[in-house]
Amino acid sequence: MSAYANNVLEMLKGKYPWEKEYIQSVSEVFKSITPVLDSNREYQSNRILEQLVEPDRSISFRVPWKDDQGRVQVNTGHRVQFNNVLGPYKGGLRFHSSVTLSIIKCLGFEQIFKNALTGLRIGGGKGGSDFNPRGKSDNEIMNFCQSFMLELSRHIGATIDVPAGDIGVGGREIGYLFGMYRRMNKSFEGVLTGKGIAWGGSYLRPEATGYGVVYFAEEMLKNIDDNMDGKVVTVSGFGNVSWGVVKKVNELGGKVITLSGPDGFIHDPDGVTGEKVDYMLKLRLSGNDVVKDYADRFKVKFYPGERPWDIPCDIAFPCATQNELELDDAKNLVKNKVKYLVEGANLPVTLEGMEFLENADIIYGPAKACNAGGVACSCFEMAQNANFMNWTEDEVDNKLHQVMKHIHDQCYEASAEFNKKGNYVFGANVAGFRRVADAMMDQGLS
Ligand code: NDP
Ligand code: 2IT
Repeated sequence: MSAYANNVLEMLKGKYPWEKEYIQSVSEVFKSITPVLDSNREYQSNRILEQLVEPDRSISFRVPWKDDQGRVQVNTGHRVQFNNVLGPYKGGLRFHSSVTLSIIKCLGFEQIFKNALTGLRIGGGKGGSDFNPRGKSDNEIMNFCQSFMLELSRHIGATIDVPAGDIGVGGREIGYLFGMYRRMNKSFEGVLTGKGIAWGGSYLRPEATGYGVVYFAEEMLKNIDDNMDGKVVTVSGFGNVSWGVVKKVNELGGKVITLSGPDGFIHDPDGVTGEKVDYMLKLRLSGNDVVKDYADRFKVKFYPGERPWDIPCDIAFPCATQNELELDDAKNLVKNKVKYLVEGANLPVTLEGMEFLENADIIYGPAKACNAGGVACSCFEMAQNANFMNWTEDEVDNKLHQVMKHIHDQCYEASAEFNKKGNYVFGANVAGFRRVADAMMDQGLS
């Protein structure tokens, strides 16, 4: 790491020592960008890194709501508006018991570079709450969403900050949030993405993250004259992103043999196909969050408390959550001769795991490049809303394909420029950083 980046990182560790996840995401980017900092000293003289690591603003707020027994419950909400030099703040909302400000800052920092890689006009932000949707009724989820929006609505707007879904936030939650915003502001505007198709949503937004992950994988494979046909694939998670990945891998002739949840993983050697794919949606909406149900229903093996990274495969797609693939998991994958690792979840691999994989003989696609299809499609939704129009499914799919190819090519070219051909982790960080940092310099101290 360059001395400049290291100094900024040490400053950050001293200032926010408790924000472990946030510091992890900054370290990951800073490790890559040394050659860029060395090639252009203006980044340092303009103190670009110091400016980048401090969000434009972070908002934390109380969210009181009533459960079905009439008891008062209190959660904490956050929205971190990180950087808007490229466009309105844009990024998802996460509802999960593990949410802290550090996790939201970590995801928000990633989002800046991910959004920059899309080439579209979107800045970086992220939000969420420690509200746990597991086991909650629809009514409780609505009560919570309405109370959350009561405060959030003061800070967002169609050209200011446009939240969307993430873990625990899908079409149902976006509906409740949007309804409350519309009522409070008397305004029907594209202030959230991931909306229902009948009220301003875009075709393919639910599928877009997973499809985009597979389109990126396809480009990586194509680059070395390979393709998806016949590939054995392991997937973790069972939510929105995993579902999109499974659908697209099946379409391209691959076979997905695992899914996972917080309770363990299932191994389905015949492949997750047909009604099993639809069942994933039911599981996600059941609020149960246990993939054991899948094993019971389809009579496949369930491994309680374990992760799927010991199962031999050609391609691994971690699509559940951060730090779900540790050094030992990475070693197991390599021992079993995995050829590609493509990240669907944000920061799914620990720093130690990443370092090992970067030096192993595999092709590794990082989240900020691979899973950008979701936010790209969100930006398409904003464009459609601004014009009061709907594009067709084919139009959206073609544009998604183009964006993913564009991201792939940028990462590959940046890796080649610095003699690290095919190192997509490096290429993504460098290409994303340069787009943001150059726009910051163009716009001066602001
Ligand atoms: P979903 O809520 O649809 O699904 C995620 C599911 O994974 C949750 O139900 C969660 O269960 C489960 N899960 C949590 N921890 C683990 C674990 N350790 N092992 C296995 N499963 C676990 O979320 P998404 O599919 O939307 O998000 C998945 C990942 O993809 C996240 O990292 C997210 O940030 C990322 N992502 C999402 C995008 C989107 O558009 N939705 C876009 C880009 C990235 P439980 O709640 O019980 O823990
Ligand atoms: O991590 C992500 O990119 C998302 N959760 C999607 C963000 C968005 O605004 O669509």
